[in-house]
Amino acid sequence: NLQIEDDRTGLSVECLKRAFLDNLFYVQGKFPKIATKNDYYMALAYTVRDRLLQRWINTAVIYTERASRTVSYLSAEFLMGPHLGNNLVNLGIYDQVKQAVSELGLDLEDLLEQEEEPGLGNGGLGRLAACYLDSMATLEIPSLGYGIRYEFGIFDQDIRDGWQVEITDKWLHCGNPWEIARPEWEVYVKLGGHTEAYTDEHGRYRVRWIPYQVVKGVPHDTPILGYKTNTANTLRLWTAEAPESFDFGAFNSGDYLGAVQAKMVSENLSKVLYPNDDSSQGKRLRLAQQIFFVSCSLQDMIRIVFRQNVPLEKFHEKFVVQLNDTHPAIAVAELMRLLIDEHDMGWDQAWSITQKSLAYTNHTLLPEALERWPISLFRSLLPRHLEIIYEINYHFLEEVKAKFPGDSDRLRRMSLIDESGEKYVRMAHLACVGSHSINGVAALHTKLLQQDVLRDFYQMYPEKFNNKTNGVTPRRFMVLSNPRLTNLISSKIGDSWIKHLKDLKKLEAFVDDPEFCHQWRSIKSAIKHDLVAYIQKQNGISVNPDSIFDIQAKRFHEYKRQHLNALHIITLYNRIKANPDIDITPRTFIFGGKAAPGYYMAKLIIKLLNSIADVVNNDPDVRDRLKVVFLKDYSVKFAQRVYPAADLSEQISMAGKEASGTGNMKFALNGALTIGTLDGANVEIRDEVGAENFFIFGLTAPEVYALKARGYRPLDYYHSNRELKAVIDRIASGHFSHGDTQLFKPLLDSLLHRDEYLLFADYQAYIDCQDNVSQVYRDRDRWTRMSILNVARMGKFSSDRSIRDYCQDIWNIQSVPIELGE
Ligand code: 26M
Repeated sequence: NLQIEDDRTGLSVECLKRAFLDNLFYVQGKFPKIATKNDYYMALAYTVRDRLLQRWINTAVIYTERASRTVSYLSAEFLMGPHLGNNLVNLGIYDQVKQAVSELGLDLEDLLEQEEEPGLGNGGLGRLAACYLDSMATLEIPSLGYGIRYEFGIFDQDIRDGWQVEITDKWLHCGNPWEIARPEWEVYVKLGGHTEAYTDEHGRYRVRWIPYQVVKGVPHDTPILGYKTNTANTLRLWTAEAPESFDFGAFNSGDYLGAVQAKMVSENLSKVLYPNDDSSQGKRLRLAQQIFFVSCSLQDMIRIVFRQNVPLEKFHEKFVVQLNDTHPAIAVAELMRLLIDEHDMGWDQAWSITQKSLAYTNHTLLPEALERWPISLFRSLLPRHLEIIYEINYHFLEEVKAKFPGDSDRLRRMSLIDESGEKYVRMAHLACVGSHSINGVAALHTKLLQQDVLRDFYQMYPEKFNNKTNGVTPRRFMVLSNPRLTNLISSKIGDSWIKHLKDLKKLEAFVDDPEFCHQWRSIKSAIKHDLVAYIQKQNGISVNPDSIFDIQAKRFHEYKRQHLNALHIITLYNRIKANPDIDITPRTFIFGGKAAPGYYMAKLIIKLLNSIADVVNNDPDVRDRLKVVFLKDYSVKFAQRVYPAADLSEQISMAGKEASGTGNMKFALNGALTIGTLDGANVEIRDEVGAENFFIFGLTAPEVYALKARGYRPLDYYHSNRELKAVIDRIASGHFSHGDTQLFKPLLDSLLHRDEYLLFADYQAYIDCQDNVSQVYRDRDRWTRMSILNVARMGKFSSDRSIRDYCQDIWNIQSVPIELGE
């Protein structure tokens, strides 16, 4: 029946209209007169989903037939952002759908706004996983993303009286049209209890694990479509349920409430995303989440291996498993356990398969973020895994002894178990030992891992180490979020750059074309006007669209130094107060980002920014030359609105702390200039775009270490720098806190007496650099030229390039093109 087929797959405007109305009727059970905006959104989402399904099934059929080698990307976070717009872009039907809905009297932008984004991640690490899924599908690489389907994602942020308030994120409350539950592929995960040794029928020593609890994992699949390919890969997220087959009655001797409680405990596992991005707190539930999704995913891979008639001994030929930080590092012990205890394999073969399958990416240089689990907690939840880890450690330390005889200090440092005080399992060490590849996410970061954080492991296994500089997807962060710039660029150089970002280089030919520069500038201006309207509506603040849009959007953390930015704002404010007629280039300071709910200092910095905003925005002396805007509830959806409007991107972390950064790339790709330290990927961005098109300042990583080594004294800077002292005194005086001199005291004390992230040491360099920014901005032609050259030279930072590098150097995997047969 051709008519029905066409309604599900056709891409013409007529067909899309028909399908849309059909879905409104048969899926939402509504007709136009009574449909809500959400009904329309859902009808459109289902219309798009139908078109994805055809590609998804074709892809699955071909991967199964060919038993294609597959990347398993294991990540506790996937920060996908809204699906609808991205799927329209990747399907290549954005314009057709826009027309179709408009002919039905609807506005596509309006419908896109309806989508509640799945905020299943904290920040950079989760968003990177999402960009990588997009690139793997676009490059036609067979891949599966594995993670947790949190019922509550990252909290929504409200600002009350200047303070951050957290609200639960109920992203599923209207249903999720992008996923399909696959209860037929449920798996079981054991927790707690104890182990028993026994001798099997061949007389071999074996271990049996008697768990205290068993949790059921149910996969929920979301199709991940590549850009203008037929490849649709899968994001498979697990929800935890209590197994109904489990005999609660017998277990709890008629304790009904206890049984219900046990059910609730099971469901807890996928209830909520931990909102930290910087500290490992040793929480039992967090470890349970990790083993839960890792075990589900590995069991799922083993099921696929068997279904495709691949012998288990060839697991590593079928799958390569990339560990996104240490959150899934328990995979080392779990894969060993599955192979040995559940599939009767011997230790040596299991170990060889494990090492060949796993690869580890590190994302942090903060010592407090390196995950460690107290042994007692670990044993009570994962008794069998602890035994396996002890055995891995035994073999590993023998290896270390052989390579470095007589170096007992090294053994102590490298052991999988930290025995310096309370005993801990060191997850980064486990990941290093159990993987064949260890990579950092920017050149500087990888170098610092080798020299510092993982130095002993680098000396032990130099061949395992490699760098994979992060990248971002130009589909979401240009084509979807910045259609105006996309169209201008494509009108000049064609649209090959969307898949081959290096082609942006061709823009350099137009940098001296006045007409092109003019268009470039008017587009940036138009986008800024849109953001002005948004800010007016959201915050009730009137912003000058001709001012420098100076934006810092990222998680709040002291090492990222949003408060250094604050010191600059107050410096300018003080200059105006001292000399109201001073000639200052107008600026709008825009902030977005969340603080971990338990991170007091980060929350105080948010309060400080909002307090500065209240004073600066309302002081008549300022005469609208400065505005400070805190945009609440920063998210992927919101990021897409912000990057295109930026003139200046703030990437001002203390050198040696930001592993890479990816916001830096998204801003630059949208024509913002960067003010930044030589940290993370900033170093490589500056190398690419040219030092003359980049505002660099501050201490380098080696200078930071040297300064700390010789004894850093922030008070010296305070006393010797007049402007800095005036800024600190202004805050201390209560000027931004209605005379309350106590409010910001903890922040000021921390700066004056410790200043762990060297704000004072970098203050003058930062101010000088900002003064230069203001100067350069006045030469609008020069600024535009720099902006164009930034975009033209950002080709390296596509996540397609990152994924190609992973494929070549770590995964040894080729693309598998998909034909759209019936
Ligand atoms: C750990 C334990 C308990 C709960 C949560 C965590 C945790 C969650 C996320 C710790 C760290 C998390 O993320 C770290 C992160 O986002 N790192 C960033 O990774 C980006 C992608 O590589 C880099 O660009 C950033 O520089 C880096 O900060």
